[in-house]
Amino acid sequence: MIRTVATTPFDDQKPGTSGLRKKVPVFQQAHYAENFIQSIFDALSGFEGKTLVVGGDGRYYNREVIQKVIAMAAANGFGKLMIGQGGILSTPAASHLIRKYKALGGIILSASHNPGGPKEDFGIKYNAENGGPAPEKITDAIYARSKEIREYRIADIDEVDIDTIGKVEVEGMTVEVVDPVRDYADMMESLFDFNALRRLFESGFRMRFDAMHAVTGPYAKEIFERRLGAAEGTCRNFHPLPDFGGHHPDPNLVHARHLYEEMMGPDAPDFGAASDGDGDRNLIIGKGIFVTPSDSLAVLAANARVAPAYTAGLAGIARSMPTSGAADRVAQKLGIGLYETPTGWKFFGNLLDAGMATICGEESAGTGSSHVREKDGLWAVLLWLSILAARGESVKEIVEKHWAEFGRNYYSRHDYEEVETVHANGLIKELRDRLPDLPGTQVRGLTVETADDFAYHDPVDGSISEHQGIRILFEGGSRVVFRLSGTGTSGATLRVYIERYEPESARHGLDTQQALAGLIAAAEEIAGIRRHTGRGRPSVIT
Ligand code: G16
Repeated sequence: MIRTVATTPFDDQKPGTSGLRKKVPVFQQAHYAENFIQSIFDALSGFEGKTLVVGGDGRYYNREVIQKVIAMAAANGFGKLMIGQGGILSTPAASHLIRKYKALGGIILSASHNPGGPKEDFGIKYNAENGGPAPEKITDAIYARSKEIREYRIADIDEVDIDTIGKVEVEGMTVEVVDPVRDYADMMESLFDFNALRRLFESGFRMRFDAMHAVTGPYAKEIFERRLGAAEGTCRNFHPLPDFGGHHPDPNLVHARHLYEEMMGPDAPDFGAASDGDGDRNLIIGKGIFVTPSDSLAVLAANARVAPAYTAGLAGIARSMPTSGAADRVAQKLGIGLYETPTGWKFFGNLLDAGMATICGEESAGTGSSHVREKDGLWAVLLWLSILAARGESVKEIVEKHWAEFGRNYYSRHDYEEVETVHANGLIKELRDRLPDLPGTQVRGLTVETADDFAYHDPVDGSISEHQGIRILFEGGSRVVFRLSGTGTSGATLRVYIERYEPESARHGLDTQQALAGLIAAAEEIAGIRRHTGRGRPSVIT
């Protein structure tokens, strides 16, 4: 039986950088998830009889919300749901399923790298038919709808078994539970030379992959250990857990510290990598060297032709504005376009769809290509492995040669987490108000060349996205960028991105924080971080 339930709007359902992310107890409020799901459906048109892909990273509350999606999709008239077994689908795997099976779109349940559990984070995101995160015109429509919603439609049905592969009918809608891994692993096999990678592992190459008790475990086991013959034990923490074992599934130097320490140790494997809650981010560490996401993007783009999928070359490279300019130099050398977008993978979708960019990346540990419309952690690992196999050199050699050829972009991000929103907004407002006066001023011996609030003009659909981060560029090419995160769930997170270009090889061996010390001090002086937030130092440095 189908019911129409009366409801009242919530005023906080504005999707952020990547969907709606809130604490689990917020989502557990009566009607909260239902309102948002109905708002998504109301913002779409022509979905009657169409297919929707559904899955998540397995975090706490995943299964409950999947049951709600099933009951509401049936009541709203969808034709079919394709659900990952156990409710599991990595974000790139969901993107692939949407594209491969020509679904109308997908609902992805994840809060990415944020912790999971009864008091931790949850998220709901809508992806469109190109497999990518809904563009702003759709997320704006969802938000607008959520502010005026008065009812939602739901079917009164028993819980649907999402653990058994196969098809069932629910209120006239087909629910197909699929293997979450197979299609994705097959696609990876079509992009990369698995024979070459098998030979790499046969030669004694050792790798450590940390799935951080999150969604990539089953994918990594299948791809690295079963299909590529990497030694058993290559994958660690590979059982997805609803609370990620109590950790943050965030592949950075803080939350994947153990991997970093192993890779810096005397008996380090040749290659170390990790992925996040929903499998779209990656961390790359070679024996004795951490590769920043910005450098990783540049190295992957410069060497992509070693993989069968990219032998014809790249159409272009896209990076988010705060990501370092390392990839720009690669694009220049290759003679291809370089596109600078706001933070958020959704901004790459148009460039990929239009064939203008092939590889995209962000400083926030995301890289991906035109094979899906999400960033893809395991794809990045496989491309790195392909480069290592083809060049027969270590990660360290490859990165240092890259710097020698292109110069090194020293780069770091300083995060001030859980700052009071009013203070964070005050800091940004003050900076914004001072923008016209900054050019020409001297700060700590540096001269401000230009300063602006980044606005993006999408070259494909002409849309304009404003207020995407305050950029301060100094003479000589260094810069600092300030913006507020759009993915946090409590208070505000201030991100400060610091970059300095160093062409001279003799100066490529500095410690990053030391190399950036002058700029870090200038950032403090310009923005008054301590004055506004009361914080003397960042909570996370990556
Ligand atoms: C999401 C987006 C990324 C973005 C990142 C950080 O990643 O998909 O494009 O770079 O958030 O955003 P912010 O700086 O606003 O917190 P994920 O992995 O969280 O889905």
